[in-house]
Amino acid sequence: MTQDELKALVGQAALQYVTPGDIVGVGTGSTVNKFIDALATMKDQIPGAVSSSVASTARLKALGIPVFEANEVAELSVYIDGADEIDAQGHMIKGGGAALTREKIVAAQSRRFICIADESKMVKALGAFPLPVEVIPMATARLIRQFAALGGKAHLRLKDGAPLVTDNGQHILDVTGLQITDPLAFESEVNQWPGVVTVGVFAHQKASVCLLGTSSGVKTLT
Ligand code: ABF
Repeated sequence: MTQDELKALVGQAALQYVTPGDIVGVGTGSTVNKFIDALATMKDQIPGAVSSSVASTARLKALGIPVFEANEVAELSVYIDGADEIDAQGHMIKGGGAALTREKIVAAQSRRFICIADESKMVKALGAFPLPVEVIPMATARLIRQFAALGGKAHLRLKDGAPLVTDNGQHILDVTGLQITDPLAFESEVNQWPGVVTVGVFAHQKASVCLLGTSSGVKTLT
């Protein structure tokens, strides 16, 4: 099966975690887009969704799924989202789609995080994928030096030749060369660096369930 077919497989499989009558937390990315398309087949059974990005909001609305603001909903039963990397404990690297801040916000207000990913995302240890970090622009130079002190090389993410601007109006650093052996400790440490908005390590908000698309079907990892 192609990677796109594997994404569709897990996008469809995630429907089983949607409770009729509940608002659904929805992530961002191409795998989540497959989930959104599948969710549309049961849109009359749910009030709507809380979205993690402008892109997902647009796709949800285009398919007739109402979108609620995060502040309108106390708690969500489930959050469905992809990942750039996921380990056996459910720790993830996320943010390749530049939506990591709102993704972490919606994940934090959800009882369960269902990660949907094709098998290429499963890793033994996080860090091969360049770590996305959303930052306040005025702190960029200092943060690049701080990551260098950890052996990381941070690059400002560009789009059309200029710094990419996130949905929140900030910038993204992508950091290569890190050995993230303790995701929880690493996330706690980097979170407190002045100028960091969100670090793309999801360990405090790790996945409760991972639906992994493989050529022999969907593996459910808990
Ligand atoms: C999103 O899912 C991002 O955090 C992550 O980068 C992306 C993975 O994208 P895709 O499903 O397109 O591989 O949550």
